[in-house]
Amino acid sequence: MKATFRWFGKEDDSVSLEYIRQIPGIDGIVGALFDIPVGEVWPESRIMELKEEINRNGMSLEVIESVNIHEDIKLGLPSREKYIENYKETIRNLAKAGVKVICYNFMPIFDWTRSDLAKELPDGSTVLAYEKAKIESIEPLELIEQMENLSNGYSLPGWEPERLKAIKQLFELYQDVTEEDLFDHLQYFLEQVIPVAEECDIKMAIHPDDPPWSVFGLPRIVRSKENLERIVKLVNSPSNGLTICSGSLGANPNHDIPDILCHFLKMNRVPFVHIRNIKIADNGNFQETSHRSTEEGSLDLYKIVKVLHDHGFKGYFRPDHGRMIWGEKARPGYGLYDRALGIMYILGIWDSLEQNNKAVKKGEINNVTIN
Ligand code: CS2
Ligand code: MN
Repeated sequence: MKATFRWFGKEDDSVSLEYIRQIPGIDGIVGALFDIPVGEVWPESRIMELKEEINRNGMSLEVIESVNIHEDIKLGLPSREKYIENYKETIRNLAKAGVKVICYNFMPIFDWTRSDLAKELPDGSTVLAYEKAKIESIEPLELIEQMENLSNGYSLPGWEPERLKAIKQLFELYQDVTEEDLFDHLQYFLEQVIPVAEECDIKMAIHPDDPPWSVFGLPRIVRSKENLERIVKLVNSPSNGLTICSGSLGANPNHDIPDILCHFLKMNRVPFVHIRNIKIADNGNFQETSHRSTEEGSLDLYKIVKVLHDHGFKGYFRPDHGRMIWGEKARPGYGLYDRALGIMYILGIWDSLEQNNKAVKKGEINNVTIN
């Protein structure tokens, strides 16, 4: 599998490509053009510029996160036609630069939602956290203001100001949109873009809703194994794929992440995996943690990586959000240090599984891995 790292571009990231390339085992950057307003075509020249900059630093640009979906597409408005055409054009332009995977999400209005961007853990590190009661009692506009104040001056991915400005009007437009409508609108979009993705040898990879339940009364559909199954079948093509994000799906304690991952890997629908850990409380609250599987985290990353290894996973993974540690000042969730530790932990598990398999093949040891 290929190790990648999300990067927000030299204007808007505290982490440099020169530093990212020093992470052992790194293959590529997960990039995007964050200044292009949602719905507009990404110009080929800008994509090439980004690619060349990354290539100069010895890494590849084969994964994009995200090409965001215009709200008119999610709402199923007649104006969606124009935005779908633009999306197809962007897919074609990305393919010309050698991009293989496009991660996107289909969450109405908000991308990921948290009540705190810097919750302090006992060791002094800080993490993103979700307090159910707080989210249920706060007005969306107030939350946006709080998020802006807590973001260390960085723009937050998925919280583009130009889109959120129109928030009141957007909420009105979504008032009568049901989950079934959202499935229909996703199907309409996929039926048009997947053939283009196929032609371009690109895999579309929808990201699960974060958290995987309705927030602020808005419909959300990318939130369970059953729904993911329905989504991959909306258009039956390997280009209609999933980003399995352990931390997003894992916030619901009923979700068995290794099982979900295994299921969709078998169907060949997982081009991209986000790996991170979270600690879930009984009351629906959760907070992010280091990647390591300990009593501090609720997810078993060993099992997740083992499922990937057992399937001979050739796709891309990235560590997802990390803690803020060692005094780093960065975009919440996206500092260098803890995400680099995350990659090393994941590759450490992978490498030991590799060594184990080799030794078993040579007859040096019996298979002793825990299943
Ligand atoms: C992140 C998302 O919440 C998460 O886990 O990975 O912000 C993700 O980047 C987007 O939803 C993808 O469109
Ligand atoms: Mn994710």
